[in-house]
Amino acid sequence: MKPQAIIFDLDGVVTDTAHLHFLAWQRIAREIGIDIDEQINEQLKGISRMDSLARILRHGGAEQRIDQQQRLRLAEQKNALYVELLQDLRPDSVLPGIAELLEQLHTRDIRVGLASVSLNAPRILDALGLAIQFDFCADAGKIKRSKPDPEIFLAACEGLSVSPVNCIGIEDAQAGIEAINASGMLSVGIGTQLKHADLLLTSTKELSWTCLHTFWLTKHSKQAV
Ligand code: B16
Ligand code: MG
Repeated sequence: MKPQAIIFDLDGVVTDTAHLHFLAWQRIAREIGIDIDEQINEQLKGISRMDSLARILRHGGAEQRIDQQQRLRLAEQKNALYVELLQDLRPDSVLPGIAELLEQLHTRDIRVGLASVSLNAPRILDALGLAIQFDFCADAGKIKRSKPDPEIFLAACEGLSVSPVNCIGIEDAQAGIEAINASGMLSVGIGTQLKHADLLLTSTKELSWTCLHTFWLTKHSKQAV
């Protein structure tokens, strides 16, 4: 008895791009007179580019004065900065334990999916040298609703031809845990502050096939009782 697929979030699980998003947003926000800190950045994890901008504008009380055309321009500028920062990504930017886990999953014929709302996900996986390790990456460009909506996780399951009840999702953001739970998959949270994860680990270092398989068996033996 084992899961058929493991579906990964990207930012914060496979690599740590959250700080790069923060640096780019901080510069854009400053240009329109808004200060953001790491606490605001925390709320942007797993949230799409346009929704992140809307949150930043709300935080700065600037929702009324920035119209849709300006928003699109700001989002474009933020992405240009972010893409520039991504140029420093290398295979050693993969978070600890992830490359080993991917190998272990392949050896056991467990399918591997990606559920990132980042439109830059394919380029990030390429830079990390991991593109070949993923059997299916959900297309963020086709997603209508950001996490916490389960849409991106359900798209990953569909692309892998697996049912969500046969999968585990791994996330570092609260919105992502809610998305996994709403999809019907079991959720693994990476972090210390996350609520409602079926299994909470403090770091990706703790991830391994043994850890995920034991968790799966525990959950399914409890359901059988
Ligand atoms: P982009 P994930 C998310 O990635 C990030 O956590 C979030 O901060 C970002 O706004 C979003 O991708 C969109 O990224 O601007 O590159 O399209 O956590 O879903 O892997
Ligand atoms: Mg994330």
